[in-house]
Amino acid sequence: MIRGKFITLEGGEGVGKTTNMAFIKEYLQQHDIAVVVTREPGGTGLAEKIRELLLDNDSEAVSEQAELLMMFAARAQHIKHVIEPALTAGKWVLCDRFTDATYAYQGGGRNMKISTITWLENLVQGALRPDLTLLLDAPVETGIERIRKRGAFDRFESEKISFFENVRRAYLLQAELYPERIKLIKADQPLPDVQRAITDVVCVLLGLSTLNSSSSLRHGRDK
Ligand code: T5A
Repeated sequence: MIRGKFITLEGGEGVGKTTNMAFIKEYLQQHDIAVVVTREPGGTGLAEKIRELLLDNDSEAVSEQAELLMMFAARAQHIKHVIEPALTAGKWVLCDRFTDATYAYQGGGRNMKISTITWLENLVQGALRPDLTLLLDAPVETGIERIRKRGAFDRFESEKISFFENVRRAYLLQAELYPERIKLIKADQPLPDVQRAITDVVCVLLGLSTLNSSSSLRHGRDK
């Protein structure tokens, strides 16, 4: 059995991850690929309960250490019960956020030590890393404006703009560090253009065709 591919979608609040998950899933299925769609934090019963605790805006103040450990506790469950079994069975896994989000939010946003995150990453994931990460990037105000229309903010969405600027910077740094894995997609453009850029990248992973010449895709080092 050939191991499946692991694709993650990343980016700040409201950049369009959830919207584009459905698009990518359909695109892969059109190419006869069995896809498991999932998200973090979450993806299993226990991990979804941890997600609720993490996003709850009315809870007691959550310490930074507790937040970081809960992210990795949820991830450990998710990997053991969903991600690894699917990949081993030859299915592709399409995941809305993964450990790059921890580097961005807990590392960039909360200013937690990168070495601590890396230590936990190695402990919880072993050698598991995504094969491809699509980083949807847009100015912070664009994403916030999009989610504002949705109503009440969760605990993360209620953070200050400076927090999200730090998150965005940390994501862009991840893209610079891992240009082979992380592909930057300009997300502040009309959805069809975003999806064309995504298709270009996924095509390469599928070995289907060359990049679209009008692509709005920017690789990590091209910023
Ligand atoms: N977190 C997570 C951490 O702190 N550490 C971690 O390790 C992990 C894994 C999870 C929270 O947890 C934090 C980060 C998060 O704050 P979440 O629900 O996964 O929360 O993440 P959110 O970013 O909050 O998800 P959102 O649903 O808010 O944003 P999406 O999924 O990026 O955006 P989406 O697709 O829902 O789109 C938002 C709106 O914009 C429109 C859509 O139609 C929708 O209305 N839209 C566009 N409009 C115009 N042009 C486009 N190109 C558009 N694309 C989408």
